[in-house]
Amino acid sequence: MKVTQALMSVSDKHGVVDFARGLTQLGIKLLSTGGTAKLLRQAGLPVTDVADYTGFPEMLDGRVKTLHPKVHGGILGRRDLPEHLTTMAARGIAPIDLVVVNLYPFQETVAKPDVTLDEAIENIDIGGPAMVRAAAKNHGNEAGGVGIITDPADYAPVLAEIQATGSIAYQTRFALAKKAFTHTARYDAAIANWLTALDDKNQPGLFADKLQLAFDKVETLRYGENPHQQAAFYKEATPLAGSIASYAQLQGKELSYNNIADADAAWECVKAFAGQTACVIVKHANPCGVAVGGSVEEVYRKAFKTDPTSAFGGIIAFNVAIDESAAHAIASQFAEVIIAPEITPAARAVFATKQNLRVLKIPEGDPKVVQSKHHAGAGETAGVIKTTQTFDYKRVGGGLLVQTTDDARIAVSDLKIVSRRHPTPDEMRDLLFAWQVAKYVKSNAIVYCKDGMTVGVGAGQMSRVDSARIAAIKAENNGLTVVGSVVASDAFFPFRDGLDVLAQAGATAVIQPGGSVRDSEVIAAADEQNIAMVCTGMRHFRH
Ligand code: 93A
Repeated sequence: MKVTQALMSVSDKHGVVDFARGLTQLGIKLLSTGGTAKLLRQAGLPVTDVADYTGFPEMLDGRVKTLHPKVHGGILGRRDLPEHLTTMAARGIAPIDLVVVNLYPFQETVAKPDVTLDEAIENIDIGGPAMVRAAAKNHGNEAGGVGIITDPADYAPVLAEIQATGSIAYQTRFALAKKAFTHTARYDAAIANWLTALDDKNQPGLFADKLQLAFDKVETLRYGENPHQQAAFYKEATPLAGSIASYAQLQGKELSYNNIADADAAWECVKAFAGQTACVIVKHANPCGVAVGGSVEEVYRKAFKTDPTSAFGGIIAFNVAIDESAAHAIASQFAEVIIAPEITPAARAVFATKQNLRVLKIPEGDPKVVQSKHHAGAGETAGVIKTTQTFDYKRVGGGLLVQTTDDARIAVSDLKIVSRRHPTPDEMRDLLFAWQVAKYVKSNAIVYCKDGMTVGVGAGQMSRVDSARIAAIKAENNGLTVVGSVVASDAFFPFRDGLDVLAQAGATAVIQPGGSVRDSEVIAAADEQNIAMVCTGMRHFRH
């Protein structure tokens, strides 16, 4: 079915003139609303105002522009039903075969810091979504239907298709319709989120302009955390650059639910070591080996050495390109997933010999970092912190917990040395490394490190003392020694017992947030045992 008439009504006017020109050159008639029509006319294109077409002027400050049977009849009439076509003809309603609409900028408006309720309400589009949904509903079938474009990125491919065939194929119309319903769903979700989060003085609620609660399906997964659970992977409308959602799988078996969760944990952790070559091996959402420094192969070997038993079937992430020698080292062990920003052709050839091995490439992102006020919690120092201002969502029975992601970083200048003995430069370097790792270990986290390598990781225990013991036992089991190592604790020591375990194991320096009511008891214990102690003023629980 030939495209004969298009209706264009856009707030974001990027690219619309070129698109309209292309349609005009194909003899397609254009209908348009006030601002859009004016722009097209200025560009010398023939266009009919919707107001002239309906015989009704735009009215009520533009609130009613396109809400008219001649518009909606032209969009909604079924092309495959003779009765519909007869009715349309009898009423002088010409079919509208292509609808090009994007909506009043509600999301952009409410993102402004000084937005008022009135301004927000005025930016709720009514006629636009009505046309978008009407056109999407009537995307039709093989016999014909309406094309709906809500994204300027679709102008060029759709124009090319009409140029080639005179029409828009059913498959294209169906794909555009799905995209259109997603567009209006997100739009309405943004309105509902923002309005329902207003406080009793009608002031905007925390996060209400930022939550992305409508997701795009990436894929159905074979099963969930366990084989009897069904699962799928969805991504945000605009995932943060360089996040797991932007992975490209170069080879290997299908990713599983647990693979994606662990890949995310490994990738987020390895990204924390920008500026140094780093490798992170994750098992069951916890790092079981992390190392920095040296060649890619060396850093992998170091990370693996922490806990070879756990690393079996692990998820391995690098923050630099994997080269051939590293690939050989990795391929000699059993790994589930490999992740890196780049994999050299020679390394790819090595991995290609292991068909099941999943290899993911994630483009390095440049997440926009914003500065925000850090409100001091218990034992924390207030100040300005840098974060990406994205959100963590955690499902709880019947609800959702929302928080900003824990991407705050401490600077060396934020550290306070609280012990009598100051850490040596080597200890300080390892303390900072251990602190970065601890942030990615489930609480209670205790991480022993030496020479840019984890030597014992205690994760997910209900007591910090047990984490301290387990980490030392694991090191011993793996033939490593924690004597002379440094330790990070993700939260403060409530009593001196945890510190005593570390000292008895042979650690020489400790980094921890501080802020316990018994800090003086803990610091005294450190001094007694000649331990250098550094406080960060910031906690990194991870549950
Ligand atoms: O005010 S509306 O809710 N009422 C309408 O009837 C209507 N028709 C189109 N908003 C309406 N639109 C919107 O106007 C479109 O969704 C588009 O965002 C905008 C384009 O207006 P103009 O062409 O005047 O710049």
